[in-house]
Amino acid sequence: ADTPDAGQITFAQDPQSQGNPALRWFREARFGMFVHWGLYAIPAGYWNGKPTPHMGEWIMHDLKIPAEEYKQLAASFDPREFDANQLVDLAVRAGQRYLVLTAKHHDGFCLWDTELTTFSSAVDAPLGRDIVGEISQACRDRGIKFGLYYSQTQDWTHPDAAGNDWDFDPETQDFEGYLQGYVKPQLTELLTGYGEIALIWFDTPQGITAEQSRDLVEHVHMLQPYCLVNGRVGNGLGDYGQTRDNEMPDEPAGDWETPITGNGTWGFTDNTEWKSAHEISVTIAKAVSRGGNVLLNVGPDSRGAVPSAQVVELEAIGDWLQRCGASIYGTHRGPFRALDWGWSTASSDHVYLLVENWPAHGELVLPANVSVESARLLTDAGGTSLEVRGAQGGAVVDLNGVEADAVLSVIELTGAR
Ligand code: FHN
Repeated sequence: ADTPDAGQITFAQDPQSQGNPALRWFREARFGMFVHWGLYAIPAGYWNGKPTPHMGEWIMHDLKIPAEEYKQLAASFDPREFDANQLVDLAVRAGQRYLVLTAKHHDGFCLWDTELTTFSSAVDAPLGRDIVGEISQACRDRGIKFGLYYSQTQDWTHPDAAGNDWDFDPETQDFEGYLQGYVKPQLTELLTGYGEIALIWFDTPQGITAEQSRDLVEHVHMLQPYCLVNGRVGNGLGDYGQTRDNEMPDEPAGDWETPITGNGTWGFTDNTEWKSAHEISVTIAKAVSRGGNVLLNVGPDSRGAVPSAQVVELEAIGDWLQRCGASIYGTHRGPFRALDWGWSTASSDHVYLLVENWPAHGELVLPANVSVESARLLTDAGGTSLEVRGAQGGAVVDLNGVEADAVLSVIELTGAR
């Protein structure tokens, strides 16, 4: 993991939530866009020339920047050309079916017009705009589910929140007062001012009590019953399980999601080590074959632009999903496990084989005791039929003369038993 303070893993999906009908869209969607955008995009990993040792959005914490000094960044937050439509269009082109925006990250800067503080894109920043409102509208216009990240424990500019021990004294802090008097009123604003919110994405639940976690879940569901709550609300609660950052669990139960960076950071820096479309497709294949979702991050720069090199990879993933989306969207755990060439997913009609290691001898060996009526290649333009030879106990899909896909090849099986 590339995170010093990774969120707690919990696959212990709250049994009370498993009937939440909203999990239907979540299972259909499988792939979403995470957007980490805030003041940290301005220093972009350097403070007075000094590089921050970890991720860009942790610069205030890692370099112990005094809150009053950091807050002055708001006066430079002025991404006038930012166009929410362009960002959400990119998610659409990438084949992402939901978007989760950092309404408030650990630095406390708010991307909406909140009554609780002036430290926001709408008031203290010359931009003077409500980014949550703009992106929620763009998502609604395009049929993309819209969710909000909200840092419920850490707020480095709030004297009663967790995380900042260089400005504030943890001994005298009133964390419960912060939850009741700041977090919940802000959640009320977010859940009543912007239409349907598909999910609230809490984070870093270390230190929050079970009672406090439950109070937050109930608060969200009281305002919007079908708003999903992620597992990082803490204490094994939430509507779905959450892995650690960039983690791929082996055999997780229930509904879950893995958040992954596009490079080594969530907030924008000059890191250019972008995960390739192939790497991302493999992560998606693994996750969906195990019943999970992938939330892939973009960290727009201080102008609100997603780096063009990452756009290239996102568009390649979108192109791949155009061709083989049937194997991902709305599919579930595949019947074949521990394959040495890839992963499997399944719908009610088909089994899908996502082939990472293309067989050198041209024959893809199916697991023992599997028989198949027909097979076709999903990832080429024509859906080429493939010959299946042999019956139960030795069936192979003939791939002689078939080229592997540049991203990840997918084969659709009909009548697999
Ligand atoms: O500390 C945060 C980090 O900045 C980032 O937001 C990630 C995303 O999953 N969550 C926390 C670490 O796990």
